[in-house]
Amino acid sequence: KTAFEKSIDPASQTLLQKAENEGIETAWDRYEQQLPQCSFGQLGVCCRNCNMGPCRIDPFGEGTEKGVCGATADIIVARNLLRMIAAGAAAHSDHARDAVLTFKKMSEGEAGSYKIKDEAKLFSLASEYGIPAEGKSREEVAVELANAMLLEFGKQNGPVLCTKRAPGVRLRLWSELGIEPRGIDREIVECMHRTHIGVDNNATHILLQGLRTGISDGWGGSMIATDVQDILFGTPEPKKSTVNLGVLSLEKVNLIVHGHEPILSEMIVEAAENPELLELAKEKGASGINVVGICCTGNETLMRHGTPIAGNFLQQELAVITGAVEAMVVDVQCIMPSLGGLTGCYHTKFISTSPKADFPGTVRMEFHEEKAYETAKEIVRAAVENFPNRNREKVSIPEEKQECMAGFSVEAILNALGGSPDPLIEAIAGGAVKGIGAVVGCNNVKVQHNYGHVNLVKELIKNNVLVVTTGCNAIACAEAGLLVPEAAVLAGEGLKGICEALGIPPVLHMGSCVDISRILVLASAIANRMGVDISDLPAAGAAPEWMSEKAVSIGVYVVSSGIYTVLGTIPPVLGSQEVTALLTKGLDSVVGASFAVEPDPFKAAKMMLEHIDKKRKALGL
Ligand code: BF8
Repeated sequence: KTAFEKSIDPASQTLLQKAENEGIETAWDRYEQQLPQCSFGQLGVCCRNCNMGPCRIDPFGEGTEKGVCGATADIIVARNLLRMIAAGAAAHSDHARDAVLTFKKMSEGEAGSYKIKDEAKLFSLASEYGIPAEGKSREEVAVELANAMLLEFGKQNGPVLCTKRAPGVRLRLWSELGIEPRGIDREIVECMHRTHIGVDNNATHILLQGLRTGISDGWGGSMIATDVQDILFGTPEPKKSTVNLGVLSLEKVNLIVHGHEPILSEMIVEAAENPELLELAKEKGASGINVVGICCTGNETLMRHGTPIAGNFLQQELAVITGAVEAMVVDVQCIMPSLGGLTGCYHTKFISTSPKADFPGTVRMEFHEEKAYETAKEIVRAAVENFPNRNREKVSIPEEKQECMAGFSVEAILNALGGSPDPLIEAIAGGAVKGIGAVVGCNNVKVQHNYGHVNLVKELIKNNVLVVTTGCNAIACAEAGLLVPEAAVLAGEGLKGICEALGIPPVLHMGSCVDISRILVLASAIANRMGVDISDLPAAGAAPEWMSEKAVSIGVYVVSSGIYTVLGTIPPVLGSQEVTALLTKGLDSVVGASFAVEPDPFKAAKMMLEHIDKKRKALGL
């Protein structure tokens, strides 16, 4: 494939060309080397859950129909899917746990680098968790809240507390179905138990546990991560910034924060303003220190500080290939191990910071809350000291950088609407806004980079669907210029009018992937105000280029919450007719929503629009 076929983004195309000229391998090359990919794996019919296997089922019914233990394709596919959901839910929830532990240490005075930034949110959450605040210092309230949040992970009997933010009808439905999540960790552990040889061997029964685990992520782990991060780092408000690889600087020290946990990146952003380090940067011949983000940690710092973003998932290697990055600083999730070898081809220092995650070729600078700011300073210092090693002949920074507006927390959206969702509901009822599209998720080399994201979102806004976005979709939309108020010209007349009146973009950046919890809260606020269930709303979701296990868990909780969701890449389930039928049809009669798969973003948009129309009709709109 040519650079143009690999990505729709001109900055990425330039660097893909540079990679080719320099003989540097990227994810796209490794994908081509993998082709043809294993069709048993693609269909989900390979089982490695015990050592009598590996077993695989012939999907055409001509060869083996059962694994050694007797498991059929339906059982194997369902079990594999459940393990994907468990891994995704674990990733989000373990991130949340660490954020709460930092919050707890801060409250107990053991992590002095962190402060309470949103006191109002602290007290409103304390009241939600049933913690009386009278006569207590805010630190005392914070310790009690942290302990209560930690209990959500290990408790044995549900429901997970934040599920009560969902409309009452939805809660009752979950309870009747027996999929109300108990403790967050409990659901994940039970997935692993059920998929051990000889435990749960009924595809439908297995999938119900998948729904329960997904809900424990969206309304549990992810929601707790968002809440606690807002207390610690501030609830986002709209702010402007810039995105794409052109945010890297020729004159400044470039430090990229990549991964997911703002616990690290917040400190790096602060340390990069340290006068002593700025002076050092000057001594080393740089005009300053340029901190930029990649992936969701980039979204976190963009949302709260307006820190520029260099790119989304498939741009992580390209950023290094500019030859202008002094340090690639990573924590957890979505970090390619290829960065080790790649940074070795340039002067870039690859710094891993999480006690949980190491990669080949890194300098380890483990990050602990107790001395967070000191470690962050050391990391920034390492980047600054590396500046003189930059090889000017190898440097090529694309020109492209695009303005964007981010920071649309639920609080910020309600603020923009004058304090309640009513104006939005009126706009929906009046038809100016047809509905809401939640478009999220990763990049995937199987899709031309950003093609699915940008085209799907453009189609939706053109048809008056207000889009809310997070994760790598948000970055793709930002790069395509959709996250500025001026993008209203690309929207249909009704949506355009609303955006112009409020001064907002037609695509609202709500944060990182754990912040999809914000979308759930917004959907609940609208549904509650309208007196309906989430599944009645004229809303639809999509993940046009998804690839990670986290995305599987997200898809599951979004559908379980009642939102029809279109996937742009095919999940490994087609080897089982039963599982495929359940996901694409059966779920509708269970949770009032289902999945669809459509790789063509124009067709996917059409499907979402038809769904929104159907829901409008049912509401009498
Ligand atoms: O959590 S969208 S590639 S960066 S998994 Fe990863 Fe996917 Fe990007 Fe954020 Ni989400």
